[in-house]
Amino acid sequence: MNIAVTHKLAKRLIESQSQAISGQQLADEFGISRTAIWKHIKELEEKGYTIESIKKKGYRIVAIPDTLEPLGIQTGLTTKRIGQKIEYVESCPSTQIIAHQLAQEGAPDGTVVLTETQTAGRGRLARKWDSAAQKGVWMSIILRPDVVPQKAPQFTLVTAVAVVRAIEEVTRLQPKIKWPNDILLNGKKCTGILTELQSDADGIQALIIGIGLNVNQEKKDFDPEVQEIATSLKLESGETVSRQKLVQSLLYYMEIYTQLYIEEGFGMLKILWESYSTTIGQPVRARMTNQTLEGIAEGITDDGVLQLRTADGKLHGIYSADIEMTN
Ligand code: BTX
Repeated sequence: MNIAVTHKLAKRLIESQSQAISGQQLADEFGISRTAIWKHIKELEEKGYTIESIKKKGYRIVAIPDTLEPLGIQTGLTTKRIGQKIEYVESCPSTQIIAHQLAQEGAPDGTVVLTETQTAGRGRLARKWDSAAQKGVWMSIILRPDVVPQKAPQFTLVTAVAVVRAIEEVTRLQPKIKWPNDILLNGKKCTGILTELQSDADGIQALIIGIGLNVNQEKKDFDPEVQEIATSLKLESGETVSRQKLVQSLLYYMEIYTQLYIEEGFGMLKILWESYSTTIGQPVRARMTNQTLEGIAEGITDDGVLQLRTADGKLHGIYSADIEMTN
């Protein structure tokens, strides 16, 4: 079975929406027999598509399964770079591990790794990331930007803006960003971003951007230790959200914002980022590995460094920390 043909057939049927297309017409268009078309239809049904077969009229797609398989994601994907190559596995320890491996083997810029569940999903500082099966988007994106390694943290900020825009587009929710990498809904975390780097003396070889987005979890689907701090789009909106649409939208915004960043720098994106931030202008506590500072978060620099003014009037540049609001 040629999966590329199955893919094209799904796309053709989705695009014609309510209009049924006859087996003969499809056979002519694809240059294969009607029996071959029928086999591809069966393949789609096995993948969870609901296809109506109307006598004398032909085939019509009624429902698409909300999996993260490339077939569903790439049908309707509007990007040119990001997501043209998708590596999908039903389950894995962590999409970051697969993406690192693929990057080392030379995977192209824009390669995406997707899974339905992770058994060892990770956050920063080797913390655990809870990744319930079929309920979220657990994804890593390989980018190969021609920038110096010092610029890597800014990709976390750019990704945060892309995540917020995608959530806004697909739901009616209005997420906020907590510096540097948390996306919040009503003060609870719905998304985490983990940016990792492969570099050598020549600069960045690959950026591996991990995104964990809680989509359709109920409270009971979260590990007990995160139930009080985590939330999902479904918990906040009261509606089941299409993970496929979310990934398509997220890849679209990742493509345009990373391009904008590479071509024009952080300026425009900084304005967008600040408009979504809960941190700026607020009294905060910044916990770093070697010290903790309290003060007012005054802003971020063009390099994405948090500017924290302590009570003694000193301005500190914070590169990486866990932030708590203190008001
Ligand atoms: P982080 O270090 O900022 O956040 C990790 C902390 O968030 C945990 O210690 C826990 O308190 C909390 N947490 C764990 N799971 C969840 C969850 N599902 N929802 C809300 N809060 C949670 C954030 O790190 C970066 C996370 C990136 C995850 C993606 S998923 C795809 C890719 N593969 C992988 O292994 N990691 C990334």
